[in-house]
Amino acid sequence: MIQISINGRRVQVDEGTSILDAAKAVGVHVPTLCYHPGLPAHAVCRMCLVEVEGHDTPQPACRTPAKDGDVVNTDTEALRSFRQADAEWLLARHPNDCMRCEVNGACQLQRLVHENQWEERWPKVPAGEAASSDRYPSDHTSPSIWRDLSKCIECGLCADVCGETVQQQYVIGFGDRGFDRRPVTVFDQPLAETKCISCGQCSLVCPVGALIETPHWHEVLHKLDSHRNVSVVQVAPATRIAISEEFGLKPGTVSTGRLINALRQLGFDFVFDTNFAADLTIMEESAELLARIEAGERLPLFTSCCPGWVNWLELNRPDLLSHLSTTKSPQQMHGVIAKRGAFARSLGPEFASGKTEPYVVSIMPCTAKKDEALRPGMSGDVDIALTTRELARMIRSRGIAFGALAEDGQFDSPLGESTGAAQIFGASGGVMEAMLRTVLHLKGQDDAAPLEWNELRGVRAGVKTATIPNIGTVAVCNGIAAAQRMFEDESWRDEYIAIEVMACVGGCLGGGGEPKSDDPDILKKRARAIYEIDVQSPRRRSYQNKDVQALYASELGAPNSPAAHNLLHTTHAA
Ligand code: HC1
Ligand code: SF4
Repeated sequence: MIQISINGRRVQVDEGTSILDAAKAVGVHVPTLCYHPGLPAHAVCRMCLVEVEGHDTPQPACRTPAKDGDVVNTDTEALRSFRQADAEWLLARHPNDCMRCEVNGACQLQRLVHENQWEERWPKVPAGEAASSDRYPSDHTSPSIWRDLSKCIECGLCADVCGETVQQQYVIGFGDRGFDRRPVTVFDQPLAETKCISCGQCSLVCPVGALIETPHWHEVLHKLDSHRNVSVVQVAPATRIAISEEFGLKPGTVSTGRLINALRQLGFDFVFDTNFAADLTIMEESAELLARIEAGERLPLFTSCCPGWVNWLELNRPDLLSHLSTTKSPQQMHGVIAKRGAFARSLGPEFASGKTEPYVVSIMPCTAKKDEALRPGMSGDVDIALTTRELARMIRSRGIAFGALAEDGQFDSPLGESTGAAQIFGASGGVMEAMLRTVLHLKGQDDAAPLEWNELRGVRAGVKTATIPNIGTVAVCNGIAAAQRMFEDESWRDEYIAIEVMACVGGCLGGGGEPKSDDPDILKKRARAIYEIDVQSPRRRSYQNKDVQALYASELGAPNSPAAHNLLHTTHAA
């Protein structure tokens, strides 16, 4: 341990701790714009400059390690004027249209201006002229991600996360230098024409509104307000936990009941659980795996519920598509069952004849779910996919006091029942673990086999494996970069019988549509909550889901039957 003094307060920290983290440890706020835990500190914004005795010039707190005996000042007249000069430079070229910006209220630049009372430093723009520059036209070509480089503050976080540090997709990188330095795509192509997989990690780390999820929540509110449709909403496993963070609740707080009540207050007629369809996915995918094992073909089976991964495969390795499970994701399965199953028919003759259908919205921790909802072969199953962040905006816009809501909300039946196996879908390794629970049952082994597969758990990026006696070895790629690395040689073909890939590190709980967080342990906290829900569930294996059993008995026959294939499976194209 070393000891330093910050603004006169002594603090003991581990050697190697940055001054920024040391300041946090004693509750001293140092402003930042370009810093994100888990990504390299480039110190480009210069907001975190601090004075360290013995240094002639201010040092960036984010990447300066504290040294024993350091005396640090974070808030002097000179530092305030440095920061203000920097802010003026940023504000001079930033569009003055916060009122119309999607991240209004959640923007780091806006927060900084507000907390330092720099509003007067922002050049006044005549009414009607919102943007500072037309040099950077917005890119709205992707169904999942919008780019508006006029708002970019050049922090570099998007390029880091898309590139070497995390996703290794290199879709966004820095072009030009000096005043025109901006994160651009290769040849400046629109995002839809690049190899962007829609994972949304760039939007998760963007501190301003330069990269955001394609916003769809306004149109959902209009639709609900019109009362013209029967509306259905489904909620993903990861969202019920992370939504808590948007409203100041402790990370890892499970807000299922509150969330259901909020969705009812927003005007949804039926509130269902994506987890119901996750159990259904397991029934189909397990049957598919066992059929492939029996036939000895198209192994290893790749899981297909992560649309970022499916996008990657189609864009980069179409030769491997035959390995991909043909099961639709839970989002899509839930949508199609809600629109074309017994539930829809129960709504009245117009619905039974197919003349009209419910309006189906999904709430997902994921930006790629937006483009999944538009995929050929399954577009129309879900009308709109919203992110967890968009849902928070909807709730705020209607003045719903989320934290004060009762926790007693219950999903509607019959598309609301689920097991613990479905809940763990939200964590990396969860889909595989859920599948093993059912595969082992189908093989008549479940009493002897463990219910929990700890080897497959954990949020750290990389590959996890487990060997299942008499079945084979399975692998979990936590993050798309881990999958890319796995495919660099051919050993995966013989080593594994099934491979789960989640494009975002941590799985859906780390999805690009989740709340922004600067808590370095956020993924662990969310994961802990997910596994706790599983432990508390009365049923923890997908085949035990009573409503899923009833659906097979009344409509689908058996997993992988022609009726099941008709509704629940799809094809993937190069
Ligand atoms: Fe996911 Fe899935 S787990 S993909 O991460 O299979 O988004 O949460 O809803 O569809 O169930 C996401 C989460 C989610 C699907 C399920
Ligand atoms: Fe890169 Fe993912 Fe952003 Fe696309 S969505 S630019 S792949 S980080």
